[in-house]
Formats: sequence, C-alpha cells, structure tokens
Amino acid sequence: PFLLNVLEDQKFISGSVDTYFIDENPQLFSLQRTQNRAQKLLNYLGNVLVNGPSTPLATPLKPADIKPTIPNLPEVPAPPKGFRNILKESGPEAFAKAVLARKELLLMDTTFRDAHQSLLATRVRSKDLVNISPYVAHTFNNLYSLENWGGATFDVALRFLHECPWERLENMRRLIPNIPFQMLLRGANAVGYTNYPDNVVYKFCEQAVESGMDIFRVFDSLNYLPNLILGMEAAGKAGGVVEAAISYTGDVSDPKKKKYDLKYYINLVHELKKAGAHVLCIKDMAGLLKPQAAKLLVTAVKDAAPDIPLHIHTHDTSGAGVAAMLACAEAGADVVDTAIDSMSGMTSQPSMGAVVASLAGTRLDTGFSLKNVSEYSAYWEQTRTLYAPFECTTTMKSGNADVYMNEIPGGQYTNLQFQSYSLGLGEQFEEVKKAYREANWILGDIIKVTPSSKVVGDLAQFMVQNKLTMEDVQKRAGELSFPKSVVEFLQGAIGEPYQGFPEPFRSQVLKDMPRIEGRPGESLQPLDFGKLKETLQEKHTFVTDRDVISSALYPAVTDDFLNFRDEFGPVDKLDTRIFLTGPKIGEEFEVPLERGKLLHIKCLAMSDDLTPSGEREVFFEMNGQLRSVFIKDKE
Ligand code: 3PY
Ligand code: ZN
Repeated sequence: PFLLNVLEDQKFISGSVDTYFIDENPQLFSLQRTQNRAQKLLNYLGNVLVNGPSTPLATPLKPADIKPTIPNLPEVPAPPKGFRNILKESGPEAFAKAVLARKELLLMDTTFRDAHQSLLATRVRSKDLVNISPYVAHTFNNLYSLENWGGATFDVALRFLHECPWERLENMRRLIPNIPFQMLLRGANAVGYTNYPDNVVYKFCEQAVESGMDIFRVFDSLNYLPNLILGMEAAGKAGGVVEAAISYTGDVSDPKKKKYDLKYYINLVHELKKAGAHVLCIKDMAGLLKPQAAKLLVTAVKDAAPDIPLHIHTHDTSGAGVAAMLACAEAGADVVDTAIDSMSGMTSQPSMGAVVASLAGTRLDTGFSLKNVSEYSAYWEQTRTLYAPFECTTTMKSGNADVYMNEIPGGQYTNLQFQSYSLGLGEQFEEVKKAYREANWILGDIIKVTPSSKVVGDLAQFMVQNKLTMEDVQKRAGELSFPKSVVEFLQGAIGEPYQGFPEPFRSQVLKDMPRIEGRPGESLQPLDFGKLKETLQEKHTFVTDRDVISSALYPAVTDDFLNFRDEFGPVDKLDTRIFLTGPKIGEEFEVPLERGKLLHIKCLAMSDDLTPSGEREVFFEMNGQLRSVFIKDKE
C-alpha cells in the first residue's frame, strides 16, 4: 500500500528529488504505519483491561464517563488577530512596546500549564488541550499569552502520559496562530530538575521556538544570576521573547522580614534589565504576595524599570489571589496570571472570571466577556472530571493561609499533601509543613521553587520520617545521612543561594566532599547530540530530532517513552477515560489517527481462562473486522 502513496506524490513522480526525500517524508508510508498503529493500540487497550492502568492513578476515584462539550465557534474563517501577529511581524521589542502601550490590564491564561500542574498533578493530556484550542483562538485572541508548556509538563507528558511534548506544542500551534504561547523555563535547568550543559539549554530553546513557542518565562530556583542569564541568552538567541522572572519569597510589607526586602528585588530588576529582558516578571510561586506587599513591590519595580512590561504570577493558596492581582493591576502591572474559573483557586491561579468581572467598566477593563469566560469554564469543568484520579481536592478542601508561614510553592503543596495521605498519615501533613519551615531555616532561608523547593521538601520529609527536630539536625549534621538532593545543593550543584550557604551546617555535612565554584553548567562537558542520536537509533525504530533533545534532558524517561511508543503506538489519540482505565466491555468508540483516518473500535470480550503461557485473549471489532490480542496477565 505504501507504494501507492509514493506514486501519488507529484514531487516524487517528477523525479526532481534525491533519495533523502523518502527518509524525510515518512507520510509516504502512512498506510503501512496506520495498520501497525491500529494493532499497537489494541495491544495497549488489551493491556489496560488485563493489567490495569498504565499510568498509576493517585486516588481510587475513576474518570467520569462524559464527553466534554466544546462550545460553538463564531462563524468566521480564521481567528481574529492577536498579540502574536505583532510579535511575528515586528519582533520581541515591538511586542513589548505594544504590551506597554496598552492601558487596560492584560491577562495570561495558565489553564493549559500551571493550573493543572497545581490541581491535577500535571496530568491533562494533549487531546483535551487540542480540543478546546480553536475556541481559545477565536474568543481569547486578546490574551497577552497562553501558558501551555514547560515546567513539569514536559516530564509528565513523557513519563506518565506516554506522549511527545513537542507534538503537543506543534498541534496547539497549528490551531492557535494568533495568541503568543508562553512556557516556563527553569533557567539552566531547562525543564528538568538539575543543571544541564549549556549546549543542551541552547538547543532546547531553539527547538522550542521552531515547534511554536514564543515567550520564555525564565527563572532560577535561587535567583542565582549566572543561571538566570544563561537561560535568558538561550531563549533570546532562539528568537523568543525573554520574560525574566524574579522568584518572590518572604514579605516586603513586613519590616521584620529582612533578608528579601525591596532593595533585594530592585537590585535584581536592574540586573535583569541589563541582561536584556524584554519583559519582567514577579514569580510568586507560593502565593505569598499579599495585596499590600503587591502594591509596594509593583510600584517600586515600575519606578526602577518604567520602560519594560511587568507581568505578575501568583498562586491562590491562601485565597487572597484575586485581591493581590487587583492590587498589582491598580499599581501599574501590565499583565497578571489567571486560570479559567473551573481550574482556578486553591493552589492554582486566581479566577479569570473574578478578575474580568471586577475590572469590567473600569479603566483597566480586560475586554473579555463573562459569557465567553463561562463557556470556556464549562468545558474545563467537564474535562476536569476526566482527571478525578489525580484531583487534589480528594485531600484539599479549601485555601489555607498557613502558606504565609511555610512558603510551600503551589505545585509542591498538593504533592506533599498527597504523599502524606497516601502513607495513611493525614495528620502528618501538619508535621511536614512545620518541618518544611524548619528545613528552610536550616538551609539558610532560601528561595523555594523547582528544584530548590524539592531540596527543602526532601529535608522536611527526612526530618518527619526520622523524627528529627531542627535542633537535632543542626547538632548531628556531621553524622546524619541526608537525602541526595540536600547534599548536592550544599555542594553547589544548582547554584549559590543569596548571602551564601548556611554555615557551619554546610561544612559539617560536606566535610571534604567536592564543591562546585560558580555556575554549575560552566564545568559540564557539552553534550554530543550526534552521538546521542546514533545511540537512540540503535535501540528504537523511529527517532526524531526532538526525541534526541528529550533524551538529553530525561535519558531514562525518554528511553521508556520510545519503547512504549514502539510497542503501543499513538496512545495520545485515545480519549482520556479510555486511555486511563480502558473501555467497558461492549463499548464502541472512535480513535481519530489523523485527518481522514478514523478507527472504529468495539471492545467485545475478555477471556476468563488463561492460556498455558499465562495470557488472556481480548476480543475487539475494528472497522468491522474481528481482532484479538493475547496479553500476559501480570497478576
Ligand atoms: C515549575 O518549575 O514547574 C514551577 O511551576 C515553578 O513554579
Ligand atoms: Zn506557578
């Protein structure tokens, strides 16, 4: 069948191509691949039915049996223009100018990234993002940006959802040409948890832009300038908008909190401006920026850098998020972060609808209609029920102002809570939060965001598990065997904290272990991408250049992903409930493999008896034909 495709290709028939043409155009062979893909998907479904979910479910809750309603689109041929048209036509500087010139408040929508990272353990799949993308393009064209990539989404897509993060980005891009896409880049840690060689960060950013990324929010988990600047340069060189972020901790409105005061933040503003930021961001990853502090900080940043747009990120953990964002807008911030109502609140971002409604009719009116907000919210309200097994609300019922004391970032808060509950120690979460606070003091009161927040979290859990108080840890620093992340942090593996490492704690823990001086990436050997590609091609049947970059960041996870894809095909094409828990016996459903190629599958039966080799036979009807697969029962 693939010969047919080849012979239908005009360019091929014309004879004007060399043999590379075939290598570079795998679609010529798509018929053959379709058959394999269909069989692989049946194998996947059989496996889920026989052996249970391939993605571990975090709670006993099941995904709802619904198909979320996609709101109607306006009847126009193409989505209206947005800020991305300015960016593409005139570049990052002109984009920044246009943002600055706008007197009304602009919004970034975090629904596609941070909201589900914070509420649903980052589990939202490409399919559910892509389904609502045309609606977003048509009705939310005036967003400053849509945050839809980076942070934990890269790792989780590969590791748990078995889908390619690059394909996700490219598919959203095709459907949303007008709104800038925004990602979270962890500076020299890219989208990982550790410092990478510089050439990995550069290559990653280059490919991200090529796959459709526009704005890079670059931060470093210790606000360590050399790491931040490396990330900014990589994003800028790739052609992206450099949104340089200052991670916020402490409380600038509390004169007793001296380490991270206004002077500290304004000094960073000057440094990031010097380093070429197109946009500045205050990244309040734990939701500590109270309205009064917001007013002080935004006013001071705007005084120091009036010619650069200012973007504010926060989390609603305490419940004061909307109030804080309104205070920021009032004080002169150009853009604030919100999530669609049904995906907002608690450890997520504050509600878009609440901010839109609060500012309607004022000089800061966002221009969005509550009708559109509520249609968009209804889609997510339904879609969220598909992810019930990952729902943070199984343990979290409300906001909690104790975040001002423990300073736990939004994404980590629900994680730690889950861990405590899953160990059957609900009450232990109170202890973990207390220990988190003490661990932060032991480590010198550091900025806490991925990956430094993991260091503090690991130390906190170590303390709770071993029943250690802060005094115990400090007294016995030389003899305790600390978690790896804590030791590496003290060695300097993720950079230097403001005002240095905690002493004598560091010396007592490290003794004569090596220490990294300066920027960790500087002493790492560049990665040989050519060699890595060859190694991957030896192991897997189909490897793209994007897979090679994934492997540079997450070698083991990417290997597993490529094996999984070889064995089970494009599982990202399955509906979410069917992907997570499999079809019901007797259920009929469709799988759109690509444009014009639809699989009709009916799940018929599963044999009660095992074959002598311990396999179960699962029967399907696929496009009218009976098919069965034999699956090893792992029980
Ligand atoms: C991430 O790094 O993923 C974050 O969301 C940090 O706030
Ligand atoms: Zn965040």
